[in-house]
Amino acid sequence: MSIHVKGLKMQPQVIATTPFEGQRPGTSGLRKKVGVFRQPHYLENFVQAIFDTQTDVAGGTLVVGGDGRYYNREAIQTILRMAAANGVKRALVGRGGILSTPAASCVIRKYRTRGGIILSASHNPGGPDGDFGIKFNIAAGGPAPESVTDAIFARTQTIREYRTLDCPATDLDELGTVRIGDMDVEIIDPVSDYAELMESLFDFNAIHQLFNSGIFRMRFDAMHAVTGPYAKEIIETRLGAAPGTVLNGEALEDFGGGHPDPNLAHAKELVAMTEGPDALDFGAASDGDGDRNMILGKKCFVTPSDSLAVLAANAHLVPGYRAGIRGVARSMPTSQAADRVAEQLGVECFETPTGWKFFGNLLDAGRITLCGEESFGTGSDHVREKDGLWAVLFWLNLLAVRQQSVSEILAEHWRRFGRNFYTRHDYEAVDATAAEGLMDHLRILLPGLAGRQLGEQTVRYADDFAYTDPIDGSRSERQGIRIGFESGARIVFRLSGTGTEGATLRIYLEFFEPDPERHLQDTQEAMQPLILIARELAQIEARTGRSEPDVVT
Ligand code: G16
Repeated sequence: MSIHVKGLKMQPQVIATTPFEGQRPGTSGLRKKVGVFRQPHYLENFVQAIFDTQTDVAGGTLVVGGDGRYYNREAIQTILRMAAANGVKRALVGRGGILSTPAASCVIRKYRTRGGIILSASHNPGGPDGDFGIKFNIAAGGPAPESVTDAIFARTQTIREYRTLDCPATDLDELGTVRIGDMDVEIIDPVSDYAELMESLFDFNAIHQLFNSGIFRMRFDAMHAVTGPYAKEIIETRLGAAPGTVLNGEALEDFGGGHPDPNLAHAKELVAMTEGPDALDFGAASDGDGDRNMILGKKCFVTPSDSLAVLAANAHLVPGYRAGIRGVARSMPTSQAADRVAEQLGVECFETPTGWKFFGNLLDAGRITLCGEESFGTGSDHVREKDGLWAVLFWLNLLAVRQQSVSEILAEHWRRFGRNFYTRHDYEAVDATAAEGLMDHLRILLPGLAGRQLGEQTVRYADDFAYTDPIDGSRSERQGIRIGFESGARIVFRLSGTGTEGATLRIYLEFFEPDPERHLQDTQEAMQPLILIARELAQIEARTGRSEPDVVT
């Protein structure tokens, strides 16, 4: 069979291939160095495994887009050819191949498509020597659950051939519809559907007035990543913030050589702008693909865990959530600040493994409205991904309505609920065997820990976190080591599922302080006793050769 389009002959092809090792999706899709993805057939094998296992995508509409990083355009051309050859009827593609991760989720849901393929390695650096990634999102708009990613992985291990079309590249920069094979490719504006959704949730008039007041100064750091065009359109054009409010707003393939991770270590310039005599009132940043967020006030950093708790406690002040929230969920290593809010509001609170995919069922079932993770992720039932700009707009809406500063809102929150001091220490690119050894060592210790005295703390429980999804009963084990103390303090040890070099050891530390007199202590100082317990218990220096963490947030 050959298909004629606009005089072009498009030849469906079946290409023989052999499996690659290691195509198991991690916390959020398959992430590898660009060089790995560029090997002949590497991307194709994974994409064919998606089509082979997600058979209902054929015959329907598929969303395709990415964060614009190096290799994004090439990968999209490959996916479009393969989608056409695999029977997909229509592809919705963001202009320039761009769709932020939350915008992709929004488009998947709005147009009732069969799912989407999102190209991103999120906050990991980009460029020819940087990282690339691919993941499949289901029709509900969220990352595929483990049952789906397991099936895709299994398929990659037995794959023998893939289908593609021999056809020229599609013009990704022109809005409108073109046809390749039997598939329509619709190039859509990547921003407008998402911006419309944001307008339906937040009080844009109130935020507009805040910007017009002349006394409120903010900057949003797009980190040369995908949120640049979204933030310019929403914050500057629709909300009327002064031009220049969005920093680093031009999306670049290598993020300008930076590390597009909105945290205290990688968004230093912005942090500096919220300190000193000329400090901004509000600073915010998002990551490579637009799903993470960092919130800063004048001389004040809002931990993502606190941010979730504050949004939950104040949701009734925001139009989209005026009716109240149904429940809250947080990932296991996220602080328990949100639990205290849920308890006072009388709504359910869930503790899930790390990974946004674990919120999907709870959101779909209407059991939760808001969810968040310590890894700078916050979101709600408006899409099925965490959403960086959404969180920024939520905070702006609160600042406009409450007419208080970020630090006043936080201080009031802590007075009402108590403060969960929280920090995360990351040891990056650790030798993988040493990191596994450290986790195994902890697992061996677990059964004997309950009741033991460590420093000033008495262990109440120690386990390797396992989760049974309350909606479909699926079970996920070995999701991180939790050590809970009688005082309410916790230490969690986990290996990252998103790194591409060696292993990243994450240590999450938390303690509860009800006394407002003690709420303004320095976090790292206040955490010292717990930090020491963690280092000794896990024998970090002896096992990894590291005496200090690489990143502290
Ligand atoms: C991904 C997931 C998040 C998860 C984060 C951290 O974020 O989507 O749900 O919390 O990884 O994972 P890890 O601790 O395993 O590195 P993103 O922003 O990279 O997609």
